[in-house]
Formats: sequence, structure tokens, C-alpha cells
Amino acid sequence: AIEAWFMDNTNEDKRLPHRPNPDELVPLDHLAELGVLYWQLNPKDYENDEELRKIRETRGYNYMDLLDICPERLDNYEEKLKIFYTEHIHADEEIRYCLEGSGYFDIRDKDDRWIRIWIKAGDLIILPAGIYHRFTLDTSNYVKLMRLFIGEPVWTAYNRPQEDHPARKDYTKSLTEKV
Ligand code: KMT
Ligand code: NI
Repeated sequence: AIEAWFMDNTNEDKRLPHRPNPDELVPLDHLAELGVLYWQLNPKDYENDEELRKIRETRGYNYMDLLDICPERLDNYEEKLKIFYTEHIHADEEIRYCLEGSGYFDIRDKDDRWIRIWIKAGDLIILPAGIYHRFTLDTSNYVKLMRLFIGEPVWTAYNRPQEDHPARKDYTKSLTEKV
């Protein structure tokens, strides 16, 4: 299962947990309030998983590919990791299913605090369009991710600030409507 916590503000290596002592854990229903959805599935069965099939069908995720994040299997590895860790939004949802390894998705909460979400094999998360986020490997230095999308994938990242981007405006509005 995923774990999430408010990050500490030290300048240590991004791949370290940045987990304060004492813990400031973030419950999953708090993530739901921010529009972040989560499922736990069987990563060994991803080719035949009925639950995954249903999620894809219900949400229209007809596009799928696999991404191995390690120097041997990802072109321009260092450059891509830099891009992943630069705070950004997308015009669409970001859907990632961790099949092997682990990593951190950092998202901004309503008060602009970083929440670090630790995903491991079996965790599928959906970040809503317009949420500020970034990604880093953890100290295991490896993750295999499935990427899902509705239709032709668009991975364009819009780096912060993006307050005038339609997806950002819609997202901010959706947060105030939930209160
Ligand atoms: C992105 O947009 O690709 C990210 O936020 C990185 C996470 S998955 C490689
Ligand atoms: Ni992204």
C-alpha cells in the first residue's frame, strides 16, 4: 500500500525519504480530497488482471506502455530524471501503475505543502490534471511503471508557474467546490 507524508524541508538528496521525525503522515482520504486516486493491484498479474481491465474500461484508458527507469533502459536517463523532478502540471490525468521497484510522487496540497507519496509494486495512482507534482526514484534506484492514457498520449509537462493554464484553473476550482 502507498504511504504518504508531509516532506521535511532539508536539502538532502531527493532520493532520501525526507520523512520528518515525528512522522506527519497523510491519510489516503486526504489524498482523495486533492483528487488523487489510488488502487492496490497484483503487479505479477498485470497482463491478465481483471481489476485492472475494469479500471481501464471504466475510465477509458485504451493506451498503455511500460517505462523502465534505469540508466540501461531509459534514453537520456539523467536528463529525464531532471525533467521528472521539476515541478509541473499536465493538461490530463497522470496515471502510473508501479509493477516493480518503487519511487516518490510529490504533490502539492491546498496550502502548497509538499506531500510525498511512496509507491511500490502493486500501487496504481492517478494524479488529476492541473495538480502540481514531480517524481523521483528512491534509494532503490529502480522502478518499472505502466503508463495509461485516454487516446493518443500527451506527456507535455508545463512547469510552474501555470496559474493561467486551463487545467490549473479547473483543478483549483474543483478544490474550492469540494469545501
Ligand atoms: C511525468 O509527467 O512523467 C512525471 O510526472 C514523472 C512521473 S512517471 C515517469
Ligand atoms: Ni507529470
